[in-house]
Amino acid sequence: MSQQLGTLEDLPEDYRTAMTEAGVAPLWPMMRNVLPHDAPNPVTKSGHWAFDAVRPLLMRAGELTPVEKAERRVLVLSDPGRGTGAMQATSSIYLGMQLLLPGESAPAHKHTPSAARIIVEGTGGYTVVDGEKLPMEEGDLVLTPGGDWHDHGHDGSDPVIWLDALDLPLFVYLEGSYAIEGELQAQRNRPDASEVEYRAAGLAPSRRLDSSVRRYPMMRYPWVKTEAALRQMAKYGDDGIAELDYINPETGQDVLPTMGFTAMMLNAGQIDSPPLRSASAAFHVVRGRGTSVVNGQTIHWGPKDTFTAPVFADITHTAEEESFLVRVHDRPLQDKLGYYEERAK
Ligand code: GTQ
Repeated sequence: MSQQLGTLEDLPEDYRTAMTEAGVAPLWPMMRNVLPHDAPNPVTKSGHWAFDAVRPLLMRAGELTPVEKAERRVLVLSDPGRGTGAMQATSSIYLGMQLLLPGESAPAHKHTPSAARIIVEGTGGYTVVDGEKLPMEEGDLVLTPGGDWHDHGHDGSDPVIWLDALDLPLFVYLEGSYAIEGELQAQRNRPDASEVEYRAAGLAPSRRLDSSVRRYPMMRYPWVKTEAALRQMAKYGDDGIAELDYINPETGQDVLPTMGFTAMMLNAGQIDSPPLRSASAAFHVVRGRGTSVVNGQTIHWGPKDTFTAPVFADITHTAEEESFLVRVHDRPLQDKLGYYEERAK
């Protein structure tokens, strides 16, 4: 069945020259580059960014580069498979570690890619998204949907650090990535929707037929609630590991169009060996310590570390202590394109 395809060298020199001049090329020597047999052949390699290694570099950026000179003071986590300076951590996911010092603010802008932040360190930071002030506490997930104005501020007294996840690589690939700058936003004088409208899971405001609902009604997912829900699930759930998907409370769908977020809890000694998934993923350790083997590569992770797995990776996590991770993945995109897949291993 699997025919050996012809190569470029099989073809006469004059024909190859003529094709080049005409701006065409034969498919068959290149066919397997773009359509490999049975499974994709990812460029992405698993990466591991220890927070202890990244933090001092980020703090130094705080001394070297004022926020006014950076717009966003971020160190980008580059996929080892693509090398130094790669603006992506996996095929579709960009990751960056952002620092805001006390009293600083990062100016308002909006852009076509969507972003989400997982807060890593510090209190007093906040993001304003379309006028809603979203406080940032460690472990919180804060959304910045594509096209929404956002600026970051800091009322606290110590550095604030968070992990940015954006679907930027997709927008760059589509030649659809750009930003518009604006003025710092006026903030609505009320707590964010997670406190006001969506305080409890399973409850949403009752509405008249003709009332409109915001496309992204809740943009902050406080970690305290996520952790409490995971603990309850771990206590009373089945033997599997406790996992919760972040969802839009009005639709039950993924929180953003292309990126999904899943909170995971592993008890001390617990092993998680998921099926091979067609989605790529980044794991951020909110708390805990453990070892993950990704395609044969062993990663020893600790609190606030981040590591990645390419598509169809063979992954086994082993927690050495009670651990909480947030998995960022591109399953929502793959669901929409109709090819998300899981394979037993
Ligand atoms: O905070 O808006 O890491 O626009 C990269 C691009 C963060 C942000 C990043 C951005 C932002």
